[in-house]
Amino acid sequence: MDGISVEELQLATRNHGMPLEALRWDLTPIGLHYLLTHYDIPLVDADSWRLEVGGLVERPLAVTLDELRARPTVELTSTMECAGNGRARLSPHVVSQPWLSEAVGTAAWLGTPLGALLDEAGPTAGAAEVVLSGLDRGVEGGIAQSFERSLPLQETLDGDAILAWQMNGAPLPPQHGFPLRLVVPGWYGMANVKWLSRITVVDEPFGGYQQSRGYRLRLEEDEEGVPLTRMLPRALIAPPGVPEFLTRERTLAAGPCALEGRAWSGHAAIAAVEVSTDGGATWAEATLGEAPSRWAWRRFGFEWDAPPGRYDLCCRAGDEAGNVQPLEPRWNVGGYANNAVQRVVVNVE
Ligand SMILES: Nc1nc2c(c(=O)[nH]1)N[C@H]1C(S)=C(S)[C@@H](COP(=O)(O)O)O[C@H]1N2
Ligand SMILES: [Mo]
Repeated sequence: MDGISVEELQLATRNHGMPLEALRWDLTPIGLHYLLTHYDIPLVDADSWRLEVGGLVERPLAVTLDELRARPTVELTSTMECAGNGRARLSPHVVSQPWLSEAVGTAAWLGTPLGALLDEAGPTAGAAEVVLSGLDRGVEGGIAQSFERSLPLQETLDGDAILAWQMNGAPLPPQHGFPLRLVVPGWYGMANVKWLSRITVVDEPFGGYQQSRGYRLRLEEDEEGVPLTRMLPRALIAPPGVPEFLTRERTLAAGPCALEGRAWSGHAAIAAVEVSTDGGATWAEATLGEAPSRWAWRRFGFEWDAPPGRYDLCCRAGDEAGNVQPLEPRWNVGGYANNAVQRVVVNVE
């Protein structure tokens, strides 16, 4: 792997990952959930804050937090992963937030369905997409902007997306989007707009930076590319034994070792998880446990009778849509969607 710059380190210290030992929890404790914020975390006054719904709608709305809380509520347990997860393992080096494999977390979000609020506003004929705008502003690719993303209208009406004001039973913390964020289960993180302030229904594809330049799979800079949408499958093992401080290599005693981890896919349910103790040369099926919800990661376990030696532990997931994790990374300009199998070096003594 090539070296990372001080600027990338600056991003990495602002946007921390989920320590992989937190894979042992069904719900990621709030402070252990990964974070990705492009600009600054805004300070929002909840009393004067309003969510505006406008654009191509019959009835534009401006709703307070209390009005949202008075609407029908749903709890949605959802696994969220940054589209850049795995980027730092790509070669040639892609300059951006240098994630290894830890840009993931699962939370129980409480909020109100996005579709019902949009129904109330009443999209007019020709409505095609819904643009979600956050309060945070910055400059990216030389363009001053608010963080904004769109979703197809059909996804917002038929899908399970919610406008959330609670995370794991607590008010949404500032770093995760206080007072309100979108949660679109199954989609990569970038669609889950934080510090939501405006929802605009439009009749043509949204051309904002995060839609037309960022978050697209491209093999060359000047290619139009394909937008990222749903999460590809990934399985991660909670590293067994104890770590060496710097290298994070694991040490454990020979004998029975209960390996465990979590697997998810935004396309379909997890169909199988396999584990390899020889760097991917041979594979054995893991036992699948329960998922906390259809949109959350699924637990897996593997009983390993570990003989003394040095091992390269791997795991890979496949989903019911036929997607399987590749052994090697697939490079692209933005360094997105690298779901190549995880490798954990273990010394058994
Ligand atoms: N307003 C706003 N929403 C945002 C972002 C942002 O920078 N600003 N980052 C997005 C990205 S890229 C990801 S991966 C997720 C991360 O959500 P989290 O920080 O709550 O884990 O938020 C998304 N929503
Ligand atoms: Mo992200």
